[in-house]
Amino acid sequence: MSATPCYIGIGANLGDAQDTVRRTIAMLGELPQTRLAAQSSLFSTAPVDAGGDDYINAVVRLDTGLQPLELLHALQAIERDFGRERPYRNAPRTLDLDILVYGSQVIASDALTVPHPRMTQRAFVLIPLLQIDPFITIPGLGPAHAFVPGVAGQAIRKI
Ligand code: A4P
Ligand code: MG
Repeated sequence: MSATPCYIGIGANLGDAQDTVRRTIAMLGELPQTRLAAQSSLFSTAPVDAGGDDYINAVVRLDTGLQPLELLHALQAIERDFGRERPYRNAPRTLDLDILVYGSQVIASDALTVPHPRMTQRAFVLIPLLQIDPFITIPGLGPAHAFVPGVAGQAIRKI
């Protein structure tokens, strides 16, 4: 199996969000052709461009043989398992799973934009990502750590 390293952003702010994130990480490690290679701490974060309670966020690295769209569909199935509803954009959510980075690929299709277009503007992505891979380069954008000063004002606390 040729596995591609990819990074998944996990966010939840409804119900028992910590429990949701922990169970999600376990489920990600059980996807077909996939190994859970690294996981960040859980972080409590203030909502960005959204209302509601604080979020629980984490990032994992998966080494996967799934193709990008196969991976997206697998993530959406897990979101559905947690009963996510989408009444409006950035509504509070039981669970949100984003493909942040997929190997060295740059993808711009209707279904998928990778690297995730907003990841460099968000402490809740950058800080857990850098915790598991301090030297990661975001394809097409450069070293992730270079974006940290730009998110310094966003509240994030390791749990
Ligand atoms: N899609 C395109 N690219 C991707 C990708 N790289 N990964 C498409 C996953 N999905 C991708 O997603 C809508 C569509 O995006 C999908 O059907 C897929 O084909 P969605 O999750 O239903 O839509 P959304 O909620 O409107 O957008 P998104 O991108 O999840 O929202 P954001 O921008 O990620 O913001 N504050 C804190 N503190 N913590 C958070 O986790 N999350 C958000 C969500 C806002 N504020 C937050 C947090
Ligand atoms: Mg999403």
